[in-house]
Amino acid sequence: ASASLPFDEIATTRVIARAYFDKFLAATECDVAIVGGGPSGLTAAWKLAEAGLNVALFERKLSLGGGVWGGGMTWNMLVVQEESRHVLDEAGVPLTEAQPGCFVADAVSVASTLASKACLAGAKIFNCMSVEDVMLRGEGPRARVTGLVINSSPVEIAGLHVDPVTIGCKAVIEATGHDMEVLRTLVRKNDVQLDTATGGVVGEKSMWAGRAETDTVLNTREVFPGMWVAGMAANATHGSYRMGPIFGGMLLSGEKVARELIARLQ
Ligand code: 48F
Repeated sequence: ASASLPFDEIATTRVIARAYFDKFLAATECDVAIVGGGPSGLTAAWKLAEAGLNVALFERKLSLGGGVWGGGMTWNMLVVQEESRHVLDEAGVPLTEAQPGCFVADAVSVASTLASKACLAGAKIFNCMSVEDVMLRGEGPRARVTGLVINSSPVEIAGLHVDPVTIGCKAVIEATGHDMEVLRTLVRKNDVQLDTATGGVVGEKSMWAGRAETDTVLNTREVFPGMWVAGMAANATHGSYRMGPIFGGMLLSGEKVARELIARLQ
């Protein structure tokens, strides 16, 4: 007998729409909203969701993983140090010790596994969604980020004049990488002081991996009430260096921001 898998197209539409909007509605008042699905954002989403918090992650592109996929210059391998390997061990990513204390992993394995861990832990992930602004409440020293302003990425790419929608959260993690778009928007549009050396966005320095990896973790923190920076955005915010295809700092940054927000919110 030949296999038959009949299904109704219109039922499919309804099933997808209901499931999507159930997920979306559950994210409209979440605990933590993460901008960017690179290694730091995904690690944070995984750890926060695992702790039982209501987490939403918005990623502009179709695929999660950010700068992981291409390894170094499209050689799709990346390295992590002894101090950070536990994150990939726990996720189940195979690692090889290439030289003492230096572990190499397949970038495809890292990107797909971190995305899977975040999703399976219960983070609500919205790919193809761009964050264009934040929601602020209170003035002067009472001002605080209380949500995100989001739009569909195809709307953004086509340059269509379509208004965004807003979701509320107790904390935002800015994990958009080198450009730290959302934090820059906060500073550009509002008369606000960040908790940085200059009171503003300091900007990224050139390559110095040895400093950058350690700094990424130190720089991961709340820089404005309700707004945390993680990953490369943390270094760029505080004026530290870039580090190329060494990813330990990104993983530890995601782990740190999750740990601190769990302590704050639970
Ligand atoms: O750049 P990205 O991978 O950030 P990360 O977690 O990791 C940095 C490393 O990949 C690498 C490095 C390692 O040593 O230096 O660069 O700090 O991922 C950032 C993600 O944010 C998305 C972007 O598409 C990418 O996947 N993104 C950026 N701006 C927005 C955004 C936005 N406005 N809305 C939604 N997603």
